Amino acid sequence: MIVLYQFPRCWQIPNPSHFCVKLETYLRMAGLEYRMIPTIPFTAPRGKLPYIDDNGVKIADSRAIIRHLQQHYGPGPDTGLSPAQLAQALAWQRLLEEHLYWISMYSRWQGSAENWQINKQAIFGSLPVWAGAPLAQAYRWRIKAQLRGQGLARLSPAEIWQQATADIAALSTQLGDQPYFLGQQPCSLDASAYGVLSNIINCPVTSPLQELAEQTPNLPAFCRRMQSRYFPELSA
Ligand SMILES: N[C@@H](CCC(=O)N[C@@H](CS)C(=O)NCC(=O)O)C(=O)O
Repeated sequence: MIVLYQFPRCWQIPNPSHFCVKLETYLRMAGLEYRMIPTIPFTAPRGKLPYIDDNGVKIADSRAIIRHLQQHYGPGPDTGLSPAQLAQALAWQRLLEEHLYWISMYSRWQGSAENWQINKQAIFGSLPVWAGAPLAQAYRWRIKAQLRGQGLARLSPAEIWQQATADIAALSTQLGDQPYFLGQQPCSLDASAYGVLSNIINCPVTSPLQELAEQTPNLPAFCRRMQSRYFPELSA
Protein backbone atom coordinates (compact mmCIF):
# COMPACT_ATOMS: atom_id res chain seq x y z
CA MET A 1 0.00 0.00 0.00
CA ILE A 2 1.07 3.59 -0.64
CA VAL A 3 2.33 5.26 2.53
CA LEU A 4 1.86 9.03 2.58
CA TYR A 5 4.15 11.09 4.79
CA GLN A 6 2.81 14.51 5.61
CA PHE A 7 2.31 17.02 8.43
CA PRO A 8 -0.31 16.15 11.05
CA ARG A 9 -3.83 17.35 10.25
CA CYS A 10 -5.02 20.58 11.84
CA TRP A 11 -7.39 23.53 11.42
CA GLN A 12 -10.19 21.34 9.99
CA ILE A 13 -8.52 21.35 6.62
CA PRO A 14 -6.75 18.27 5.26
CA ASN A 15 -3.28 19.65 6.01
CA PRO A 16 -1.43 22.89 6.88
CA SER A 17 0.79 22.21 3.82
CA HIS A 18 -0.59 23.21 0.45
CA PHE A 19 1.30 20.40 -1.30
CA CYS A 20 0.19 17.75 1.19
CA VAL A 21 -3.47 18.75 0.65
CA LYS A 22 -2.88 18.58 -3.10
CA LEU A 23 -1.42 15.08 -2.98
CA GLU A 24 -3.90 13.60 -0.53
CA THR A 25 -6.78 15.07 -2.58
CA TYR A 26 -5.26 13.56 -5.71
CA LEU A 27 -5.03 10.13 -4.05
CA ARG A 28 -8.70 10.33 -3.11
CA MET A 29 -9.71 11.59 -6.58
CA ALA A 30 -7.86 8.68 -8.16
CA GLY A 31 -9.42 6.22 -5.69
CA LEU A 32 -6.01 4.97 -4.53
CA GLU A 33 -5.68 3.39 -1.10
CA TYR A 34 -3.04 4.84 1.18
CA ARG A 35 -1.94 4.96 4.78
CA MET A 36 -0.92 8.27 6.30
CA ILE A 37 2.03 8.85 8.61
CA PRO A 38 2.19 12.29 10.23
CA THR A 39 5.73 13.67 10.35
CA ILE A 40 7.84 16.81 9.79
CA PRO A 41 10.16 17.41 6.78
CA PHE A 42 13.34 16.79 8.78
CA THR A 43 13.88 13.25 7.47
CA ALA A 44 12.11 13.64 4.10
CA PRO A 45 14.14 12.52 1.06
CA ARG A 46 14.27 16.06 -0.38
CA GLY A 47 13.81 17.85 2.93
CA LYS A 48 10.20 18.68 2.06
CA LEU A 49 6.76 17.16 2.52
CA PRO A 50 4.87 15.36 1.14
CA TYR A 51 6.61 12.19 0.10
CA ILE A 52 5.40 8.64 -0.39
CA ASP A 53 6.73 5.13 0.00
CA ASP A 54 5.27 2.90 -2.70
CA ASN A 55 6.30 -0.69 -2.05
CA GLY A 56 9.71 0.33 -0.74
CA VAL A 57 10.33 3.12 -3.29
CA LYS A 58 10.45 6.59 -1.73
CA ILE A 59 9.34 9.46 -3.97
CA ALA A 60 9.31 13.14 -3.01
CA ASP A 61 7.76 16.21 -4.68
CA SER A 62 4.01 16.20 -5.35
CA ARG A 63 4.50 16.53 -9.11
CA ALA A 64 6.95 13.64 -9.30
CA ILE A 65 4.64 11.59 -7.07
CA ILE A 66 1.59 12.27 -9.25
CA ARG A 67 3.61 11.39 -12.36
CA HIS A 68 4.63 8.13 -10.69
CA LEU A 69 1.02 7.39 -9.69
CA GLN A 70 -0.20 8.10 -13.22
CA GLN A 71 2.45 5.81 -14.71
CA HIS A 72 1.78 2.95 -12.28
CA TYR A 73 -1.93 3.26 -11.52
CA GLY A 74 -3.39 5.00 -14.61
CA PRO A 75 -4.16 8.60 -15.58
CA GLY A 76 -6.80 8.94 -12.84
CA PRO A 77 -8.77 12.20 -12.76
CA ASP A 78 -6.92 13.64 -15.78
CA THR A 79 -8.35 10.97 -18.09
CA GLY A 80 -10.06 12.59 -21.03
CA LEU A 81 -8.41 16.02 -20.78
CA SER A 82 -7.40 17.32 -24.22
CA PRO A 83 -3.78 18.42 -24.87
CA ALA A 84 -4.98 22.05 -24.68
CA GLN A 85 -6.66 21.43 -21.30
CA LEU A 86 -3.53 19.70 -20.00
CA ALA A 87 -1.49 22.74 -21.07
CA GLN A 88 -3.93 25.08 -19.32
CA ALA A 89 -3.87 22.92 -16.19
CA LEU A 90 -0.07 23.10 -16.13
CA ALA A 91 -0.04 26.89 -16.48
CA TRP A 92 -2.61 27.37 -13.68
CA GLN A 93 -0.72 24.99 -11.42
CA ARG A 94 2.41 27.05 -11.93
CA LEU A 95 0.52 30.20 -10.88
CA LEU A 96 -0.84 28.44 -7.81
CA GLU A 97 2.27 26.56 -6.72
CA GLU A 98 5.08 28.85 -7.83
CA HIS A 99 3.53 32.23 -7.11
CA LEU A 100 0.39 32.36 -4.99
CA TYR A 101 1.84 29.68 -2.70
CA TRP A 102 4.73 32.01 -1.84
CA ILE A 103 2.35 34.88 -1.01
CA SER A 104 0.53 32.52 1.31
CA MET A 105 3.85 31.50 2.90
CA TYR A 106 4.76 35.17 3.32
CA SER A 107 1.47 35.76 5.20
CA ARG A 108 2.06 32.76 7.39
CA TRP A 109 5.77 32.91 8.22
CA GLN A 110 6.57 36.57 7.90
CA GLY A 111 3.25 38.12 8.90
CA SER A 112 2.05 39.18 12.35
CA ALA A 113 3.29 37.69 15.63
CA GLU A 114 -0.18 36.17 16.20
CA ASN A 115 -0.07 34.40 12.84
CA TRP A 116 3.35 33.02 13.66
CA GLN A 117 2.10 31.56 16.98
CA ILE A 118 -0.85 29.89 15.22
CA ASN A 119 1.40 28.48 12.53
CA LYS A 120 4.04 27.32 14.99
CA GLN A 121 1.49 25.52 17.13
CA ALA A 122 -0.05 23.75 14.11
CA ILE A 123 3.22 22.48 12.68
CA PHE A 124 5.44 21.92 15.69
CA GLY A 125 2.88 21.70 18.51
CA SER A 126 2.91 17.91 18.59
CA LEU A 127 6.63 17.82 19.44
CA PRO A 128 8.03 18.15 22.97
CA VAL A 129 8.84 21.81 23.68
CA TRP A 130 12.61 21.15 23.90
CA ALA A 131 12.55 19.91 20.28
CA GLY A 132 9.63 21.94 18.87
CA ALA A 133 10.81 25.42 19.90
CA PRO A 134 14.31 25.31 18.29
CA LEU A 135 13.02 23.48 15.21
CA ALA A 136 10.28 26.07 14.74
CA GLN A 137 12.84 28.88 14.97
CA ALA A 138 15.21 27.13 12.54
CA TYR A 139 12.38 26.58 10.05
CA ARG A 140 11.23 30.17 10.39
CA TRP A 141 14.70 31.41 9.39
CA ARG A 142 14.80 28.87 6.58
CA ILE A 143 11.42 29.88 5.13
CA LYS A 144 12.29 33.57 5.45
CA ALA A 145 15.50 32.88 3.50
CA GLN A 146 13.48 31.01 0.87
CA LEU A 147 11.10 33.98 0.57
CA ARG A 148 14.05 36.31 -0.02
CA GLY A 149 15.61 33.84 -2.44
CA GLN A 150 12.36 33.56 -4.37
CA GLY A 151 12.30 37.36 -4.45
CA LEU A 152 8.85 37.98 -2.94
CA ALA A 153 10.17 39.20 0.42
CA ARG A 154 12.15 41.92 -1.38
CA LEU A 155 8.87 43.63 -2.42
CA SER A 156 6.87 46.00 -0.23
CA PRO A 157 3.70 44.61 1.40
CA ALA A 158 1.64 46.87 -0.93
CA GLU A 159 3.33 45.33 -3.98
CA ILE A 160 2.78 41.82 -2.63
CA TRP A 161 -0.94 42.39 -2.02
CA GLN A 162 -1.24 43.92 -5.49
CA GLN A 163 0.18 40.72 -6.99
CA ALA A 164 -2.13 38.66 -4.78
CA THR A 165 -5.12 40.65 -6.04
CA ALA A 166 -4.21 39.82 -9.64
CA ASP A 167 -3.76 36.09 -8.89
CA ILE A 168 -7.02 35.81 -6.95
CA ALA A 169 -8.96 37.71 -9.63
CA ALA A 170 -7.52 35.49 -12.37
CA LEU A 171 -8.43 32.30 -10.48
CA SER A 172 -11.92 33.54 -9.70
CA THR A 173 -12.46 34.47 -13.37
CA GLN A 174 -11.21 31.10 -14.61
CA LEU A 175 -13.48 29.20 -12.20
CA GLY A 176 -16.49 31.40 -13.05
CA ASP A 177 -19.69 29.52 -12.30
CA GLN A 178 -18.28 26.09 -13.11
CA PRO A 179 -17.90 23.62 -10.24
CA TYR A 180 -14.25 22.86 -11.10
CA PHE A 181 -11.44 24.81 -12.75
CA LEU A 182 -11.71 23.09 -16.13
CA GLY A 183 -15.45 22.49 -16.15
CA GLN A 184 -17.84 19.91 -14.76
CA GLN A 185 -15.28 17.26 -13.75
CA PRO A 186 -12.50 17.60 -11.16
CA CYS A 187 -8.92 16.96 -12.26
CA SER A 188 -5.43 17.27 -10.74
CA LEU A 189 -5.55 21.06 -11.22
CA ASP A 190 -8.43 21.15 -8.73
CA ALA A 191 -6.34 19.18 -6.24
CA SER A 192 -3.60 21.80 -6.59
CA ALA A 193 -6.07 24.70 -6.36
CA TYR A 194 -7.73 23.21 -3.29
CA GLY A 195 -4.32 22.75 -1.65
CA VAL A 196 -3.44 26.42 -2.02
CA LEU A 197 -6.90 27.96 -1.58
CA SER A 198 -7.91 25.95 1.50
CA ASN A 199 -4.64 27.04 3.10
CA ILE A 200 -5.55 30.66 2.38
CA ILE A 201 -9.31 30.70 3.00
CA ASN A 202 -9.94 28.02 5.61
CA CYS A 203 -7.01 28.44 7.94
CA PRO A 204 -6.86 30.69 11.01
CA VAL A 205 -3.91 32.72 9.65
CA THR A 206 -5.50 36.07 8.83
CA SER A 207 -4.08 38.36 6.13
CA PRO A 208 -5.07 40.72 3.31
CA LEU A 209 -4.63 37.66 1.07
CA GLN A 210 -7.32 35.78 2.99
CA GLU A 211 -9.65 38.80 2.83
CA LEU A 212 -9.16 39.06 -0.94
CA ALA A 213 -9.96 35.39 -1.50
CA GLU A 214 -12.93 35.43 0.88
CA GLN A 215 -14.44 38.35 -1.00
CA THR A 216 -14.63 36.48 -4.31
CA PRO A 217 -18.03 34.97 -5.04
CA ASN A 218 -16.76 31.54 -5.99
CA LEU A 219 -13.42 30.54 -4.43
CA PRO A 220 -14.74 29.86 -0.89
CA ALA A 221 -17.59 27.83 -2.44
CA PHE A 222 -15.03 25.84 -4.44
CA CYS A 223 -13.19 24.97 -1.19
CA ARG A 224 -16.44 23.87 0.46
CA ARG A 225 -17.31 21.75 -2.59
CA MET A 226 -13.90 20.06 -2.59
CA GLN A 227 -13.97 19.45 1.16
CA SER A 228 -17.42 17.90 1.15
CA ARG A 229 -16.58 15.71 -1.84
CA TYR A 230 -13.12 14.52 -0.79
CA PHE A 231 -12.84 15.11 2.96
CA PRO A 232 -16.41 14.80 4.30
CA GLU A 233 -15.04 13.66 7.66
CA LEU A 234 -13.63 17.18 8.22
CA SER A 235 -17.02 18.83 7.82
CA ALA A 236 -18.74 16.50 10.30
N1 LIG B 1 7.62 21.18 -5.04
C1 LIG B 1 7.32 20.49 -3.79
C2 LIG B 1 7.11 21.51 -2.71
C3 LIG B 1 6.88 20.89 -1.33
C4 LIG B 1 7.02 21.92 -0.24
O1 LIG B 1 7.43 23.07 -0.45
N2 LIG B 1 6.70 21.50 0.99
C5 LIG B 1 6.83 22.37 2.11
C6 LIG B 1 5.56 22.35 2.95
S1 LIG B 1 4.26 23.19 2.08
C7 LIG B 1 7.97 21.90 2.99
O2 LIG B 1 8.05 20.73 3.35
N3 LIG B 1 8.87 22.82 3.34
C8 LIG B 1 9.95 22.54 4.25
C9 LIG B 1 11.20 23.27 3.86
O3 LIG B 1 11.23 23.91 2.79
O4 LIG B 1 12.12 23.22 4.64
C10 LIG B 1 6.08 19.60 -4.00
O5 LIG B 1 5.36 19.81 -4.98
O6 LIG B 1 5.90 18.66 -3.21
